[in-house]
Amino acid sequence: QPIGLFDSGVGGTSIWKEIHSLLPHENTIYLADSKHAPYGSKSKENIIELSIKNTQYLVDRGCKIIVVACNTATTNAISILRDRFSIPIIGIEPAIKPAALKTKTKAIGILATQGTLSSTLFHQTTDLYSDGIEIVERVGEGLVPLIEEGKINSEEMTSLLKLYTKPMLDSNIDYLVLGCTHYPYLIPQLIKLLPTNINIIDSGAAVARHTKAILEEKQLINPKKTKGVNTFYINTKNKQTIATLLGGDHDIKYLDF
Ligand code: DGN
Repeated sequence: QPIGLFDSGVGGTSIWKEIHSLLPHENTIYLADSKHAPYGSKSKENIIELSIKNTQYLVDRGCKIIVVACNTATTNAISILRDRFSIPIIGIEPAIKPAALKTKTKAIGILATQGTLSSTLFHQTTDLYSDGIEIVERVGEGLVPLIEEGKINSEEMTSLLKLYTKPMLDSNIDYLVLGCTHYPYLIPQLIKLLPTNINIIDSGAAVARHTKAILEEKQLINPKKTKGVNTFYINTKNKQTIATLLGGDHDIKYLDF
């Protein structure tokens, strides 16, 4: 039985990579709902509806566990998915806690979608860790569409990143939390733009470790020691971006979904 992952697009492949490197023997199915990207600017109801549809698809394909490889879907829909589906559902949330515990300048930046930053779950987490710490939030408006189009190294991207990190630099942050699974692909760009004292963190590796722990706990680990079979589905005709982000040779299929 495969591990099922979905995202509102190609960004969740950053999570797939973490999971695949930790659990190379597992079969995986990745669903890129690029047609409806970005979820970040949609209503909560709409995000819930799309998340249920994606999860149902993966459950119908026999998945034993679902990884919601999208902060926006997690922060808006995870409790509903867990109520509705009986298999384990793993989500991803911005790594506010580690950043808040480690910051020395007592200021951290967070870049995420509007949908994540305005969610109740995000507010509950920040309230827990914001004591004495300035949290500079910025909506990464426009970043996801550029990544979906494969324009990671474009001038447009550079100017947006400069714009969004400016208030963070003004507040002297020493941690930048990437709260969207598309954004790890921007790390090389961000390293060039930001002073070297700023640590950039995301939750991908933690989600992979958590997924492994749950599979072990539920005795769902694939006992076979052969390489897993990995299938990627995308519902737009543009396969190029996902292929480039994944690198190597992968089975990417178009899905009318
Ligand atoms: N990758 C999604 C996330 O982690 O929030 C966001 C994509 C989007 O639709 N904006």
